[in-house]
This record gives sequence, structure tokens and C-alpha cells, in this order.
Amino acid sequence: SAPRSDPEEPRISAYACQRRTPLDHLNKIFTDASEVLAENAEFSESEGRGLAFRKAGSVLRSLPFAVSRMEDLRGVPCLGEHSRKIIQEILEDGVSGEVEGVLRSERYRAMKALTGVFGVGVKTADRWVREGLRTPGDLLTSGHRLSREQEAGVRYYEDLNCPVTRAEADAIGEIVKEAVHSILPGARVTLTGGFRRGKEAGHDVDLLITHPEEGKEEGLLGKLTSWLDSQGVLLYQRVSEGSGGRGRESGPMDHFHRSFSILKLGEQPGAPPGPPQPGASSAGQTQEAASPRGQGGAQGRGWRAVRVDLVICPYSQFAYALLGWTGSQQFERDLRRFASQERDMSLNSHGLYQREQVRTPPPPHCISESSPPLSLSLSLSSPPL
Ligand code: 8DG
Ligand code: MN
Ligand code: MN
Repeated sequence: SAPRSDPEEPRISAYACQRRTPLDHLNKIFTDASEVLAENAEFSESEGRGLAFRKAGSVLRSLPFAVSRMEDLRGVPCLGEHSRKIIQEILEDGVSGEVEGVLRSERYRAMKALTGVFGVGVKTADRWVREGLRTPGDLLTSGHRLSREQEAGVRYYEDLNCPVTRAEADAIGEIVKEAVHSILPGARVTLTGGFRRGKEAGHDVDLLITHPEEGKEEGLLGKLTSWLDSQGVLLYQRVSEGSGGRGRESGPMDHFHRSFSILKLGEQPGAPPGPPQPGASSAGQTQEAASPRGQGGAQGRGWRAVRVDLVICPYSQFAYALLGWTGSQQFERDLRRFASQERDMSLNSHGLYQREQVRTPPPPHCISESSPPLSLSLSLSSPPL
């Protein structure tokens, strides 16, 4: 694509982490389209194509004007031929034929419904679709063997596909805070993920937990989830032990102790959930069904199921963990790409490393919680913020 002719015109960075990306933006009609095409690509395991549409969506979200002619896109990076064709179609016809086709296709709909089950990835959903399954309800009637996670995913399908509100996220935060403080006074619980970015709704609640005295956080996750279980709040969990951030930290995945869980949220945000049902207080045991077929759901039941990620981190890594768990995914991806390609450094949720030192991190420099967002122009030699 041609560079902008006007040298005064600020260039738009190809890195999402260098673009201002407001929650509310002006090009929703185009970003909705690229989201559908990205999903559809991911459903056929075309990761490259999926990423291209995600990048296109991300740059469109950052534009301070509504795109109304193709010329508006001169010099805008991250828009490939395919994305531009879709935008042109929408500008001319109001909709994209290709996107409409995807939305109508039986395969896309089935993949969307089945990957919408907690614990079901693209590979599994694809196999089921080829076997003729279309909805989570079909899973029950077909008698397919489900993992414990998928069973919970089907049981709470409706609730988990109903967006979590900000008030519900705060209420979950309060429940977890109360539990954490009763176990380890002085520990800190921080709401991260989409809600930290200011979103009004999300698919889960992401909580990062630490204690200002390094080492005090060890063993906290097990105690926390036992406490939640004893209160009848823990409907399901899968714990990832990791190394607690004390092993060799490299690669894209982090190594914090964490729990991918489903918690029970009582009727009024902040209100304690109902008493545990006799014999049903352990995660994974039978609870009232949130049926995937329409009846059930949160209404009338007095509680709803909410997906919650609980992450424990040592205090010395808190700044990086907070940065890494705040998202968005595109921002995180490009932040790491920027570190690597522009600074020859390596960034993950544990620290920022000189390239040669990936396996022996220097002591992470201290960034206080009240600091302004980490500026990318900082180098390691800068004084602490
Ligand atoms: P949503 O829940 O509102 O839909 O959006 P979100 O909060 O932005 O998405 P998310 O799926 O909850 O993820 C939030 C951030 O957490 C995401 O940008 C990357 C990060 N994250 C995971 N899993 C992992 C992981 O295993 N390791 C690390 N370091 N980060 C992770 O979701
Ligand atoms: Mn989230
Ligand atoms: Mn999450």
C-alpha cells in the first residue's frame, strides 16, 4: 500500500501496542465483519488467515474517523488485500456477501455453538461437526464421552454464554477478596482482563492475586479454592500448577499457579450465594442443571455460573503479570513482538529480558501499581518508574 503523501500526517503504527484503541470506536460495521472472518479461519485451523483478520480488526478499531471511502485507508497498515476487498464490499453494498455467507453456513454456526462450550477447542468441535453434531444439546442426546471440563461447560452453557456484567465482576472480586483476606491478610486481588480495560461486559472475570511480601503467596491457590469450595461457591475448577513463577520462564505461556474455574454468584451482586446443597458442595459434583436447551438459566434459580480465572503471582513479577493479563490479546501479542523485533528483548508475564539472558532473568525492575502505563520508550537502563 502507498505511504501517505502528506508528511505531516502521523503514520499509524503496525504495532497495536503503539496505537490508541478506544473501547468505543467508529468502524464497528467493519470490525464485526473481520471478527466473523477471523473466527471462520480459526475454525478451519487457518491460524495465519485468522491472525490477518484480527490485525485488520485491531487497526480499524484505532482509526479516529469512520471509514467512508477506500481512500480513507491510504497508508493504513495491517490491511491485506482480502480485508480491503471486504471493506470495499461493505462500503458499496452495506454488507459483505462473503461474511453473510459465513454467517449462514451450517458449519460456522455449528462450530460457533460447539466451541462456545467451555473446554471444547477447534479440533474437538470439528470432529463433532463431521460426526453430525450441531449444538451442545446434541452432545447430551448423542451420549458422547465428555471430559470433566466439557461436562461443566455443557451444564452451565447458558450462563457461561451470557455476558458477565461489570457489577457481577465486582461481586466476584468481592467474594474472592473476602476469601483471600481470611486466608492471607494483606494479599492483593486485582481485576484484570477486559474489565481492567474498561469493558462493560466480558466472557469471564480475571483476577490476579499477590502479596507484597514475596513468598507469602505460595500455597495460596489451594487454600483459596478449598475455601470457596467449602462455601459452595466453586462449581468447577482446573488447576494449572506451573512453577509459581520460580522456574525457567520462557515461551509464550506463563507459569503462574492458576485456576480456570466456574464460580457460583448469588442473586444480588455481592450477596452471599445460597447455602451449599447437601452432598453437592464439591466442585464437579451434581448441581442444579443450567440446561443448554433453553429452560434453566439464571432466571428464577437465584444464582448464576461465572467463569473466573484466578492467577497467583510473586510480588516481584506483579507488574509484568498485570500487564500480561490485562490484554487485549492483540495488544499483548504486539507488545511482545515489539520487544523482540524493535528492542531485541523478550517480554512475558514474568519479566522483560535481554535476549541473550532469556533463561537467567535480571531482577525485574520495580514498577509500582500506581505508575502510569508502562511506556514503550523505556529501556531497561531507565530509572524505575
Ligand atoms: P473477555 O474475557 O472480556 O472476553 O476478554 P479478555 O478479558 O480480554 O480475554 P481473556 O480471554 O479473559 O484474556 C485476558 C488476558 O489474559 C489475555 O489478553 C491474555 C491473558 N491470558 C489468558 N490466558 C493466559 C495465559 O495462559 N497466560 C498469560 N500470560 N496470559 C493469559 O487468557
Ligand atoms: Mn477476561
Ligand atoms: Mn480469562
